Amino acid sequence: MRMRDELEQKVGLRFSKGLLAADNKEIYQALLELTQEKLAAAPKIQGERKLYYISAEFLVGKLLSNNLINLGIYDQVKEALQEAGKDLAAVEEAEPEPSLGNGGLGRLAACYLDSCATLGLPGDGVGLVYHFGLFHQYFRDHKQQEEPDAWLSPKSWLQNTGVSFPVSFPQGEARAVLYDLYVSGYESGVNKLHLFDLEGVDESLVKDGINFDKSDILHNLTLFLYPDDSDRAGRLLRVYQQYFMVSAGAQLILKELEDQGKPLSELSKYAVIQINDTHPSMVIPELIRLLTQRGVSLDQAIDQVSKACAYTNHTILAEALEKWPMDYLQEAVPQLVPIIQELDRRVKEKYHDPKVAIIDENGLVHMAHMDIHYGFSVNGVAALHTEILRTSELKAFSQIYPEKFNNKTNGVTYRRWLIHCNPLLSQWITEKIGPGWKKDAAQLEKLLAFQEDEQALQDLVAIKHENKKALCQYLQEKAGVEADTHAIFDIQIKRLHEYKRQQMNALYLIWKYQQIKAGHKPHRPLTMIFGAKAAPAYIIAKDIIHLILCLQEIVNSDPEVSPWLKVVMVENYNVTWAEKLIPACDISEQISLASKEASGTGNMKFMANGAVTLGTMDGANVEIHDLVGDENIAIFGESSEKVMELYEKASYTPRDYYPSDPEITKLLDFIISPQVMRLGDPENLGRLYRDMTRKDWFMALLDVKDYIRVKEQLLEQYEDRQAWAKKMLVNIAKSGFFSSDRSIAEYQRDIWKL
Ligand code: 26V
Repeated sequence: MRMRDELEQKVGLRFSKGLLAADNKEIYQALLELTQEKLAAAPKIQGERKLYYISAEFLVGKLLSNNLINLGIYDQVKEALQEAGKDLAAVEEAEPEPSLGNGGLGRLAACYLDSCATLGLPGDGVGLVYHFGLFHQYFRDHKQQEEPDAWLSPKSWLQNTGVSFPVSFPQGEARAVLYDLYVSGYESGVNKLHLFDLEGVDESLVKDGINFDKSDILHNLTLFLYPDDSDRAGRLLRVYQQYFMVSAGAQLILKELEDQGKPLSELSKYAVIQINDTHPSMVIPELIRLLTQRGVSLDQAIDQVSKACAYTNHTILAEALEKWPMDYLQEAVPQLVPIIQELDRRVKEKYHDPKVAIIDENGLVHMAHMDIHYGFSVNGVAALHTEILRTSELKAFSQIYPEKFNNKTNGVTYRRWLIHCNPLLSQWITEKIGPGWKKDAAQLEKLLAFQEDEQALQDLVAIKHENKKALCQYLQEKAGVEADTHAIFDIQIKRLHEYKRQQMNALYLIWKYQQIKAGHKPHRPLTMIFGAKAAPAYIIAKDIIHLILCLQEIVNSDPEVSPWLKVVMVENYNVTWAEKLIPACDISEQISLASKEASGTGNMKFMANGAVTLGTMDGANVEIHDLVGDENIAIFGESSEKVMELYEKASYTPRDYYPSDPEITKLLDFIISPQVMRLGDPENLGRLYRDMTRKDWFMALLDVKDYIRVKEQLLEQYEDRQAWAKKMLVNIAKSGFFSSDRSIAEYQRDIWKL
């Protein structure tokens, strides 16, 4: 049947009308059903050994276009809609974005599922469905406010399987209901993402923003991702939630084995479990518990689980490496305690180094340590990050188990981050080098042949300009800000965290404002865009948002400044925003304090879309630099070695810069100037000012002057349009390495061996 007829039929059946009369919501519903049917009919990827990618987050983004592209029917659907005077992009607006992740870790999980399916590897995701997601961010009085993100609707990509598993808690038995969603590969078969929901979860518990009774765990487990853990009840809830996820996940894995008649005593022959950071680490003792319950001996169970589990580390920030007090575990998951104690006993019997113990002298259970001892692989997510793990953070472990440590530099799927979000550039690339790059991103290198081709370089500039026009229109609609399409677009979008140093970018913004006020007008307008959510209990992060929102108002409403400088902090930054922002970007802000950003993946998406990175030698920026060379990236700031030394010797203090350095002092004083204090909240601004001048734990003042210098240089370079276009071209051409297909091929080759 023709696509138009298929669509007419679906709309007719569901809404008793024709396509012409249907609105975008109805068309979306019809397309959802039609796509689901096609996914159900697609070949299921199979194999003897299967991957389970277990993760607290899967930041999948909207799924309609992605599935249409992967099924190879995007153009057909688009044309069929066009025939009826409808616009697929407008239909997409009707799709809610699943709120199942926080940042890079969750988005990486989604990219990896896409690549597994594309490469035909049998690999399913396992996680939770959170009714209100992370939270929905909105701004009031220049501050972040949170409300539940009610993204779930009765008809969605999630399908209730009718399968459920019991999960025991001291409070009683919970039931984990299994929902499945298809994961399509590009012109390939399908895998699944398995998400568990708590039967009987009670949405009415949520009152007054995102607050709810944290102790009512038999009714609250799947309300939110990362509920506030600033008190004991909140931290306990995290443990309950994690256990709920891993127990249901472990039961699913064993059931799949049993259903296929495979012996549980050979678990590791048939299953690989990739543990995405430490949130799912309790899957190790839980699997051991379930196996012994089903008749496998303890030694055999430990052996099999250790051969089936592999751990990925995504951060070296101490506060993010989970350690649970034994008494929490005793209270929440008493059935795991004897197993964890036994695992710890075996470690202590063999190794007398307290650094590698699972349970430390304070009774804290180190989840990462359990993963390393009782898993067969430990990987970092970029070359520098893995090096730091090996030689510093996890040195004691890498000496015991050198063979377990390996690097898997992150990657992103080009189906979403180029084909879908930047159709103009994708088509242009295909015209130049053919379509092979869509499945083999290394072929993008062929674009290097066009470095001296003036027409090609002009095309790139024109495409960027078109994307800016589209973004400006969207910004006008969504944020009410009028940006100049000829401006330079400078973008920092990522979780709000002090180590990512949005506050340093804010200092640049203050500097630029003061420059313009002093009569130093730039060659060309600059639009600075921010997007970030702050954890609800992270006070300083929220103060940074407050400062940026105050600066936004001051800058944009100043008639002397606003023709030259615009600031936009987008509300509720998410995957959908990223898809609009990235194709229009000129300067990609990747300015974390060296050694702190494990990898970054936004940096890769920007690069592939022809933005130039302004960054420190941190995370995957190091590899971007290696690939594109000095001329095609702007690097600034102290090295990771230097920074680690400063921490080790405790020799950094912002007092070396404030008030002794007059240039830096002028920037910081602006934060508490009457102009800003009148507009903003003196409590928040004062606290941020004190933090930045007295603590500055992530050393913004160490790098800020070099940052301003290099950023100004880069803005200068933009004026040589041809030279800039060449930088764009080289970045796109060299970005193939960062395809998640490459990452997944390496996971498969070195770890999973499916
Ligand atoms: C979580 C938390 C939660 C409590 C407050 C402090 C804090 C700080 C960091 C984190 C991040 C946890 C792990 C994570 O999301 N890591 C990110 O993983 C990405 C994918 O590998 C990687 O690109 C990012 O560099 C890394 O930050």
